[in-house]
Amino acid sequence: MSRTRLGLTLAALAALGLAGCGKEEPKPAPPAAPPAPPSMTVKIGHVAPLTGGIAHLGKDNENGAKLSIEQANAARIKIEGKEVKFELIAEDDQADPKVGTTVAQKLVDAKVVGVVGHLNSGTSIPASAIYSQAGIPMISGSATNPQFTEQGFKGVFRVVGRDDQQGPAIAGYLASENKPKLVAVIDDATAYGEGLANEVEKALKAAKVKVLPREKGDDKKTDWKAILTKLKGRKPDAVFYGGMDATGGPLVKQARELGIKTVFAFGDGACTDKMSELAGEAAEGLLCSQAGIPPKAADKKFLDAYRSKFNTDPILYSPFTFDSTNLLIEAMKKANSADPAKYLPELAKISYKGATGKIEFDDKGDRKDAEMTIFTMKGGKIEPLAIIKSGATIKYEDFIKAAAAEPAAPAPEAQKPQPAPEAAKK
Ligand code: ABU
Repeated sequence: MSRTRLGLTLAALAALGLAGCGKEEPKPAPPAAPPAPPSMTVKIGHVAPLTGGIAHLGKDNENGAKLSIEQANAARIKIEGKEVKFELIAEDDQADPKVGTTVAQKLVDAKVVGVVGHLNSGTSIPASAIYSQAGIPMISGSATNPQFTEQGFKGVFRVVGRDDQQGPAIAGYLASENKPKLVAVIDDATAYGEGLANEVEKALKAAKVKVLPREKGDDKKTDWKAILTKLKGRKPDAVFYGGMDATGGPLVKQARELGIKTVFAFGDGACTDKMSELAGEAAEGLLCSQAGIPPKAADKKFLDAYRSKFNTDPILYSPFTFDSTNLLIEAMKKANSADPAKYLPELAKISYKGATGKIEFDDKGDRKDAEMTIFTMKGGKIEPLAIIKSGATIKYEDFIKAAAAEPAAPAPEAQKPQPAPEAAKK
């Protein structure tokens, strides 16, 4: 083969080879990921004692708020066209009024748009001035002292009843069922304990029951022997204590150890199964009240979700902090805004079917027509006896039958499309 022919053949083969290798066609670019939907974070505060003698009640309240936030995030709620991630900022106020104001300012600085809490009246009342000044709405699921909503603050609400309802309820039940002639009243010198004891004393006196001069402890007192020894000599037919279970448990235990057999009655702070843990057999037969429906009468969907998430039963007011958190979120949805100034008017006029029943607020921010429940301790558990609503006392069983006939609360669901903010304003 001549050199020229060889060269031509190699060139042709090379060209063929290139074509045979198949120069790769450019692949189409993968489809671009859809743009992330616009989102926003909305912070809600929760405050309760998470340390100290009543930390179990603080944790219970916090659990209610946590469950609400978890369900709201799962429902992918949109506000102003943005998907909202709700974030719970939980603080411990140690049931101390001074710490309460410090954490309130901390939450304001953290730019929460609403607060659930505080648990105690003694912390809720001073903290309310701080939130109010900052224009941040607060809803307590447990503070019962009337003064909380008597200060004229527009953004202060509660979803439980007040002690000027609770005092007459427990005093009235005690007076009519146990018919005492002489009652000893003790309190723990807190806004709640002293305030409730005052209401009980007033109601007993109105029912022509004699009341011994007030005995006082404090919210850390666990040695009541000196007071009880003094009272034993006065032979009261009943004893009422305004205070929490952490101090009320030792009180009734020591009373029985001293041979005081009279009936003991308590308000909501000491109306828990913890009384039996602390006092054992001595707690059997006690009477107590809560400023709402019993936890076990809350909506079944709430109870199932609470038990499944926390592996325990609600203790006292977690159904109410669950509702409180949901109310804040519901008002934001209605206003299509997480701006407190915009959603507060919606909150004030809300009508909401919660885990604890229908919730509407009066002009002061109190729950309209709040129930009161009377319990007794039986077999180590507080058992509801009667519900007091709109001035009528109803047997607990009858209340449950009537409630079962009502339609259930709607399940949280993904939100329906909302109007754009501009359209919503028109
Ligand atoms: N109402 C029970 C305990 C909370 C409070 O201090 O009001």
